[in-house]
Amino acid sequence: MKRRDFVKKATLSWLASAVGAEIVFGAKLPEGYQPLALQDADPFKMFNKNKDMVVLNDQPWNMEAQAHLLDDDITPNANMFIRNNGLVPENIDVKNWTLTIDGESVVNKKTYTLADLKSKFEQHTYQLTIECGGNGRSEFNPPAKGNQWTVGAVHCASWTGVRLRDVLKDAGIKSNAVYIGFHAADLHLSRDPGKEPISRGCPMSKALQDETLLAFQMNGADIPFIHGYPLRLVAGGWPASVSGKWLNRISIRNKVHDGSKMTGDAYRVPCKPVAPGETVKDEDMCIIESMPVKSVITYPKSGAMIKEGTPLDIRGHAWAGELEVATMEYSIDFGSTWHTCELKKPANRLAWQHFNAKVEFPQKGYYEIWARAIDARGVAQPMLVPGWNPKGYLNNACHRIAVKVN
Ligand SMILES: Nc1nc2c(c(=O)[nH]1)N[C@H]1C(S)=C(S)[C@@H](COP(=O)(O)O)O[C@H]1N2
Ligand SMILES: [Mo]
Repeated sequence: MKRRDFVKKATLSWLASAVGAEIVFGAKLPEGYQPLALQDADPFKMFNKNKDMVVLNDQPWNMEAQAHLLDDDITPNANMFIRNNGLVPENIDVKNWTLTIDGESVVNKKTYTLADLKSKFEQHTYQLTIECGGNGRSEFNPPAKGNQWTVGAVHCASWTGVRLRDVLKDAGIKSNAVYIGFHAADLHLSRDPGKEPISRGCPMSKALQDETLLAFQMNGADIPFIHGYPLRLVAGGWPASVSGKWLNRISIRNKVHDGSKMTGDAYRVPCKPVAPGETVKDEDMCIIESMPVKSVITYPKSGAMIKEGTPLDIRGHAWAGELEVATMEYSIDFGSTWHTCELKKPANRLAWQHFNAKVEFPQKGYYEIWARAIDARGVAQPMLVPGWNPKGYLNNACHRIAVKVN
């Protein structure tokens, strides 16, 4: 007799939680069959997202904001982009959730419950700019494969947790430690439990910073499921891929972490500039560390109509990886002349900075407002797309909006 494939227990409990009720004859569900209740799953409802968010992929879920959705000083969940490399964890058992610190360079391998983390270590809150390394990818030519992010794969939320440093020190860091690598509960797209969708990390110097947190809260509440509930690593200013969601293990490594998406083209760029489309040798690729200087105009929305004679108040945010933004400028003549914006100090290191300016237009007609930030070392955003690279990372070109004066 031909054996039918039935869904596994874990999948069943996940399906039950997703449809919001026990699936009474669940044991008879054929493998791979999606209950009707989930066939037209609405990601906006599922993840509490603003209806203006743009879905780039549904397997896995990837969704980006539009510039005007990023207007808040602190990004609310509704407007935060979602980037997944694999399938979201199927059953999260918060009561039994643990974080293990292990690796070649740990003194004592240790496992902590969430309660341990919350009670044993001091808690801190920071606003952190977290931008996907591939934000802006859609502008590269020749095009790069991957989610075609425009400008919306960045957010600055307020994260609360304990310092990674305090927990690593509690377990003990050997003197030969060079890197940390994270491991998480999401599943590889193949569903092969032996494969990790993503397991990245950072050098010890970044891991030990004050602002690098093991976070359990975002914007004053439990972290939303899709953003890493119940525990997430947050490393502001670095490619968001370092900020592991659904975190259950951190390895202290005696070498550069070699987990999934640490090698090849993933989150690496040519160490030296290359011609567009060029093939780059593996040894000439470097891991992305601090993100480059960048900004976004969040008001008005591109396409705004303005009455002649009324100055326009523009605003937005600027950030510069590990650095502060020193100056913020705008141009209405395609970059020929630049005017200074008012720029605020960051709420804390690694938080984005808010800018605003009053823009006057000489006459009726079509204009573009271009915005550029300049970091503390004097490096400015390029006006157009910077150095091509195989996977289309690090596009920090000036953000531009169109306005019409009538
Ligand atoms: N466990 C896990 N962590 C992850 C990812 C993932 O797929 N799995 N994606 C990374 C990438 S590439 C990005 S850009 C950010 C996205 O974070 P967000 O979905 O909260 O915006 O999470 C990072 N952390
Ligand atoms: Mo990313």
